[in-house]
Amino acid sequence: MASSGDNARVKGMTIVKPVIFGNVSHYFGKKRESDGHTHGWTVFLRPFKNEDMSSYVKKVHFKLHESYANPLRVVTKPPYEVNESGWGEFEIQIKIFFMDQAERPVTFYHLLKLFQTESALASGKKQLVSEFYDEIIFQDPTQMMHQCLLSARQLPPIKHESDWAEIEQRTTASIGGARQKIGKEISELHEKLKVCKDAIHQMKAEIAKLEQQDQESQDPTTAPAVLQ
Ligand code: SLL
Repeated sequence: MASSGDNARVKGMTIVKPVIFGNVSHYFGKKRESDGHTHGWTVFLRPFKNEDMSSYVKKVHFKLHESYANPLRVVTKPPYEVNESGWGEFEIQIKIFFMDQAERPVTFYHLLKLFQTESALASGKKQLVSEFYDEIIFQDPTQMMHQCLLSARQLPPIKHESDWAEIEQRTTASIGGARQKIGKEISELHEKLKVCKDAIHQMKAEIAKLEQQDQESQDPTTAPAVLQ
């Protein structure tokens, strides 16, 4: 019987694993006679900093469109990817299972991209790349998971298709811009709210004054005598 200590968590520990997921695709140049497929593609999950993820990843499920035979593709060792061909774009579910089953699986959704934009086609790009950066965050991992996470072997760096440093800079700038815009909108709304509150305050004072005048006019001790 397992002792209760087996599942103990390392409290206060946070381990972040940056990953890249996405797909590459290339056009065959024409529709394939045999099956109508037009593109070859690969969907993948990779570590951002190249390491052997198999020390902490048990398996990865890639769930394809039902039009594929055996849409659920299970990959138990790196590279975590599926090579296929097809004619259409669809959403792929990438579900990552961890070595310790006490850690819940993490799911990413990737829209398989096959078709180049006009501008990419015009610039003569052969291969399309659609990939995204994300992070798997382990908060208070179990002791076993902690061991697995720390024992991931470092591999030689990979050459990334995307310029992530430039994307980070662009994303940070756009978040900064959005923050500034929202900050401005919030202070404008605060200003409007203040004007409205002042108006309400003023109206309330006026109502109180009118009510008092009304009361005074009905009070025989203060009301001016009405001549008969
Ligand atoms: C679309 N909603 O209509 C999407 C579905 C499905 C793509 C795309 C099947 C390949 C095969 C294939 O490419 N399915 O197994 O023959 O665009």
